[in-house]
Amino acid sequence: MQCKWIVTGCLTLLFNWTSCQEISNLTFPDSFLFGAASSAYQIEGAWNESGKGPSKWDFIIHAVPIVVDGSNAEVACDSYHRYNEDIAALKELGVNYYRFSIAWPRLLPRGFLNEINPDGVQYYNNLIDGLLAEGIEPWVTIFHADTPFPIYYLGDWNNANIVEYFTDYADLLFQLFGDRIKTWLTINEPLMYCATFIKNAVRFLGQVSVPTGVTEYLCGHNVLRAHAKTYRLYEEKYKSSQKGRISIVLNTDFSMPASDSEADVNAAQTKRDFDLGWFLHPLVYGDYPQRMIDNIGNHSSAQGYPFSRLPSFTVKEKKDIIGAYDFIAINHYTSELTVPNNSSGITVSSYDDDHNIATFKDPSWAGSAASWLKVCPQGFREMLVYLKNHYKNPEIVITEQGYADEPNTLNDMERINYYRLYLNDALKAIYEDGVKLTAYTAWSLLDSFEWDSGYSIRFGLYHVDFEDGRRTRTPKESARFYKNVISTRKLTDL
Ligand code: GBH
Repeated sequence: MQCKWIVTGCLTLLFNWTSCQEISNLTFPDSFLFGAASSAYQIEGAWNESGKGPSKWDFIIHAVPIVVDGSNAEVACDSYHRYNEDIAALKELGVNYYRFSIAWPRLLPRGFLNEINPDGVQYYNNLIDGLLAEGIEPWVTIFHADTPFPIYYLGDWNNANIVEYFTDYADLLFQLFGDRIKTWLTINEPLMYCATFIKNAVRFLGQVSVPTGVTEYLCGHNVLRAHAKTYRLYEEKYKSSQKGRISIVLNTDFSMPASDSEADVNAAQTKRDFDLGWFLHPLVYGDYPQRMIDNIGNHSSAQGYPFSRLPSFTVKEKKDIIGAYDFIAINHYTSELTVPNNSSGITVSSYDDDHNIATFKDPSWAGSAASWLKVCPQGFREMLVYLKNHYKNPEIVITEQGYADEPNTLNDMERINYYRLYLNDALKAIYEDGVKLTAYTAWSLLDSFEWDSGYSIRFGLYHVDFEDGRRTRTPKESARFYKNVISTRKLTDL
């Protein structure tokens, strides 16, 4: 694979960065923005304080032993009480913006507008005003995985009514904070909680109890409808006065064919359509990718379903969805190689059986503390070029990218290596491929609660001491590296 020589080339010189021949001397454009990201559930803590209602995650982690290290997010980084320390860290980094999420159940403890929590409003006002006072632009993710428990109880994203519930909540955010927020991200990574995370439910309840193959597409369908409705609401009611921009955050590993064979190339295309095209194709072209429509339709009928498990949009919905983005927002961490998975047929209905593609990582790609995250910067560049060529050369913003290592690694040279290689490919995409990449967000500002991995793997530019009641934040070497990239706009000066 093409990645191989770049990664191994740099890794053999692991602690001798300046000799790594491949690093570009180019500078990021003047208008290019750098940021760092977090999400409410992963950092805030104060899970049942000051009027906050429980979220789906509060419920799940207290009910099922899903978190590998037995931890929880009751306190996490305690950012609810220590957000000023987060702002100080961001200021020290010199980032242009901070991407954080608002906890829906902190603002609306029951999920609906009938009860608004004044302490929640105060908290986000303090955070936003504190950022602005330091010249850091607040970027808000409206939803990052923490559904209010009552709405989870009603079926979460499987319930079509969530389109109204979500739009009501988003409308409130525009009213409360829209005077100061110029970049809105509606929903983070629907692929993750519509399709990937369902594997956890299957692990605890078994395949027969979980309606796989149905829930994924219902969830995705309602996400797209909720996003489009919110986009149109903002456009009609707020855009002319508030002058912000909106998108949805999509995550994708970049799927690359394992060989040049037609079958492997075709497999990569199918996987791209399922992972990314699922959400992006409707936004750009008004409907699901044809491969999804065909595969899911054919499997559904062979399985005896009286309908396709992939729902269809009404004419009005298509009209709302097409073009409902001001830029494309992508979380990208790693890549994968694809081959057809001929062993799996249509006996089980599930997302994985519908695409029927097997994926693996090239053994030459350097690893990380997360089994799913291997270093392949070339895949990042190829993904950017793919987005440019297949989705009408959009403005692209990377809303998350980062590297996982072991807890308490302050001298995090592998993270620096990762960022250096990936940012290097970002430069090549901008200058050599003409990709309109305008902003880059490091995940994450802080070590934080990593969902089912708890605190066992870390993504932070800042170390957080979870043993210490004060949750002391300490910059890692990678924080110094990123600060240097931001101030010099180059990768070569260390
Ligand atoms: C991001 O998703 C999340 O937005 C963020 O909250 C999180 O902290 C960050 O990842 C780091 O984990 O366990 O083999 O089933 C990135 C995309 C999709 C990557 C799900 C991990 C699970 C792979 N994620 N995937 S597996």
